[in-house]
Amino acid sequence: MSNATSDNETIVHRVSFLDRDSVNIPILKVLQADGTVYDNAVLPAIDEALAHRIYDTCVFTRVLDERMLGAQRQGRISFYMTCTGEEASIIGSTASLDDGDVILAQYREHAAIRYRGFTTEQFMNQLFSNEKDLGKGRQMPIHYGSAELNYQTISSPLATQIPQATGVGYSFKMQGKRNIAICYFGEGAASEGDFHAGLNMAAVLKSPTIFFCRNNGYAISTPTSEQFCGNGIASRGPGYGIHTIRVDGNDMLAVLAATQQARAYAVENHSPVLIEAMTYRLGAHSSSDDPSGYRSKDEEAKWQQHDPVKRFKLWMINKGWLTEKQDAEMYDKYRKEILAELKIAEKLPMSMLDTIIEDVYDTPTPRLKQQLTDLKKHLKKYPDSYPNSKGRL
Ligand SMILES: Cc1ncc(C[n+]2csc(CCOP(=O)(O)OP(=O)(O)O)c2C)c(N)n1
Repeated sequence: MSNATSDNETIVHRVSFLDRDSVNIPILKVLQADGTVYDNAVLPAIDEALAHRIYDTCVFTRVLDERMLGAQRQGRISFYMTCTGEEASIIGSTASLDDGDVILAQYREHAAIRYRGFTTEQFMNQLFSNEKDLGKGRQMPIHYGSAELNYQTISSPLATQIPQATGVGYSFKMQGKRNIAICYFGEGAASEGDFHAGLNMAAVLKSPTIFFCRNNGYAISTPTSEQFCGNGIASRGPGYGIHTIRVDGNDMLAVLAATQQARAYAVENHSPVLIEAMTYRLGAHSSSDDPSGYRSKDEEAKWQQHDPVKRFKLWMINKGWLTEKQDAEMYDKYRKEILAELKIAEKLPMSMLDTIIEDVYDTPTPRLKQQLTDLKKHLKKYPDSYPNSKGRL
């Protein structure tokens, strides 16, 4: 049809409007809180090795978040963000991908880059912005990136990664590759214009991209009830003509099942898929936030009951793939490893100041060189404005 409406048009003869609940969106659940699987639930493809890799990433992420939030409170790093409560959404989805698929994340998805192999040392170098940081210390902590691991560097302005992901997916299609892009974002970021641009463009151009929304209930202090009036983010997918699913984001097996099938669909049909994972940000928005000002302890306690890591752990124990003893040893191992790497990374110097003008142009422009000279003069005069700069100018 020329105006691109449905071929199965229903004709009515009295006025009837659609509203928020005209479409009932089911939510996929596989794993129950006690670690048992729902009757009739269809399991994703998962064996013991995959389950261990997933659980290992969960434990690492929990320990990293606990330790580095503590390091921020001690004044050792300037800023931190946790992924606590959202591990199943991030790890279950990343574990469904091919290593060649490109990840474009928002900022709360460090579990994804860890799953791909980002080392503890690399985490520490980024968090301490030292000379071994892959980003040369130019970014705030938590803005990880790795070309080797196909993980695009985080950028702070919300939602910019959404249309970029559409482009990455489209480029895979143009090259005839069987890879996809996956784009993570919060439900808050879905209020940006870039969300509309990215999803509409992906649908029209048929870009093999998974748009993975972590609906964790809040955009900093703004609850979802004050962000939008629609039925979550999933309701928007069919509006763009995008294959869509809503899933329990605290259920590792449901996220895995949904993303495995979403990826297969995206590759086979050269098409985007939207996944809305219903989850909860158990921690504060960032180290600069205090949630007690906008939500109750009761609400937080209710969500603690749905801890995704605990649920998956119980499933592993039920399968005979993990014991409480092994679990405790994993936590212990990562606590020691992270502390040891932290102590090394915090002592390393920052990058030489000259690197600040590298990497944009093949040869830095005369204006950039002049700015660098002026900056050095300024810093020599006011050394306190650039702490730890000894020998780096
Ligand atoms: C364009 C833009 N506007 C505002 C901000 C400030 N900001 C940072 S995070 C955030 C909330 C985002 O919420 P959501 O997308 O739901 O992700 P969550 O933090 O809950 O994981 C805001 C408003 C920003 N970084 N960029």
